Amino acid sequence: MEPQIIATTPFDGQRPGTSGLRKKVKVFQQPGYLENFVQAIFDTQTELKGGTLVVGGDGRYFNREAIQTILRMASANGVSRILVGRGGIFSTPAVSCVIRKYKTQGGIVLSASHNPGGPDEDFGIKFNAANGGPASESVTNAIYERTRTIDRYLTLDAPAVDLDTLGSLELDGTQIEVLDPVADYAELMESLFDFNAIHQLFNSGLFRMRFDAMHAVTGPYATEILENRLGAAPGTVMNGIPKEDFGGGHPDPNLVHAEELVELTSGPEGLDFGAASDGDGDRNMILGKGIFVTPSDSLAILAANAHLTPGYRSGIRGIARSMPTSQAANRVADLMGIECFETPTGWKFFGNLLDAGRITLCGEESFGTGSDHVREKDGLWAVLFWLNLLAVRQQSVADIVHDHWRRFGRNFYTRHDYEAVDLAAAEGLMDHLRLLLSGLPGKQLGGMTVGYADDFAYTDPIDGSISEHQGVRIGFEGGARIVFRLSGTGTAGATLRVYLECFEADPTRHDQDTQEAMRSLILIARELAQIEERTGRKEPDVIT
Ligand code: G16
Repeated sequence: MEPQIIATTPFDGQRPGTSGLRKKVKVFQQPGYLENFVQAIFDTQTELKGGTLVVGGDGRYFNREAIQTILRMASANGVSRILVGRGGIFSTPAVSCVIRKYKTQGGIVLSASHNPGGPDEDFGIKFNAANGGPASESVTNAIYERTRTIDRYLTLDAPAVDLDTLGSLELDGTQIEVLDPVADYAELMESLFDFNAIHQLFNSGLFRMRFDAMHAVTGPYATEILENRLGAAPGTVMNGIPKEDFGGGHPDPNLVHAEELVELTSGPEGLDFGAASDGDGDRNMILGKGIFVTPSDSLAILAANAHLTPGYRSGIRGIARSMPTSQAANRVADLMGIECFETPTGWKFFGNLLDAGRITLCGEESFGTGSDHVREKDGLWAVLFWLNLLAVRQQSVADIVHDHWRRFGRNFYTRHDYEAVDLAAAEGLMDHLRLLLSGLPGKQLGGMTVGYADDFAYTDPIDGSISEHQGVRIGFEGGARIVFRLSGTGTAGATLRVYLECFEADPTRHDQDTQEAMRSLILIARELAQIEERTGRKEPDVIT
């Protein structure tokens, strides 16, 4: 079959954000919109020609249509072999696992992560490189530049491929293998964690937990691993059947959107452990009875206890955290005598450090934790890591967290989000902050002295690439910090994120309420940035 060459014209705004191109479904449904972006991938990532590509998504609305389009275009562009998850499903970490295991030339992930799904909601696409990780900025810039001049795309006039039957088929000379989306990933998890110990924990009859898959992609993964392989009671996985609209909810594992789970772990009858993952399975939230473990603390605790798991028994080489993530991990790294890197927001910035063997664990405040086992953050991996620790230490989540704070001190941490703010107002607010920066060091604010104030820029220690304007940081003497940045994943207006952190060494003060402990810092942030005057918002929409 001869490939069809279809004439097209560029669309504005196909620049990938923090994690790929995310837009409303209706935008992606415009004729040529998805095709232009996909063709830009093939035009710039030339090693895909004659190579192997992994394709899968989180099952949200438009996933199946998009996959059929991509399969036809991949074949027309000369891709030799495509590995696709059954039903078009792959969690984001599973794509990374499959790219690495089968040494493919890359993968295309279809997801808008934690954003809602449905005909009027969000869709997304991103390219992952041969290391299994999100494409670097130089690659996403090249793809974007190509979308600005694109004038044709290649496709086939072929019927839809059967995605629901495991096995191999052919599409005009391209071999398509429909894989079980769970099997390779589950095998990798078994190699990292002590499944026997976790099995015993579940068998003891003393441990009660729930995993909330939020009607999203981790349902089948969690059911297979937790219930089938580890013997957790049936029903441990809640909301475990993936739905195209995530049941009308917001598949974002945080205190607001996973409120049912929060409820289940609260009070005297609360469950011992609660965990949740997001739309595409790369985020995680960890709850114990009456306690929420912040993602920043979770990274630090996993690092301090990694030697208790089989996969990390020989120790960890280094840690990286995104800039807005609390400095709790630095305290662990300092004590262990290993490096701790501060990178811009976005998992892609961890890739070089992981590939170079400089770090083993990495994490972000935005409910992302991971390691060198894949090149994406990994929700279920974090849950299994915690279960392994609970099984070995035979302590509650709260006891493990309190022990950690006693040893390292506590970094109180919160994030305030102002969503769907007017874009010009949000950009004006950031410009205003940048103008203030040079005058801040040495200044007294709310009884604290500003130590440094800057617009974060990162020089990649491996390839020397520079990423500027990654967020405004204001650091105080004693370790408190305020960070302001605009989200790179929203699809409506702008989302202003204000990240706040302060350090408390005294264990008698570790049980304070977080918002109380940070009250003065919150006020400083609001006043400095003139949030109410500039955005019209008195209070944030989401506090985590
Ligand atoms: C993505 C990125 C993360 C980032 C998060 C929040 O997560 O992969 O690295 O921390 O967005 O980004 P922002 O603050 O710009 O909205 P996900 O889970 O959406 O892919």
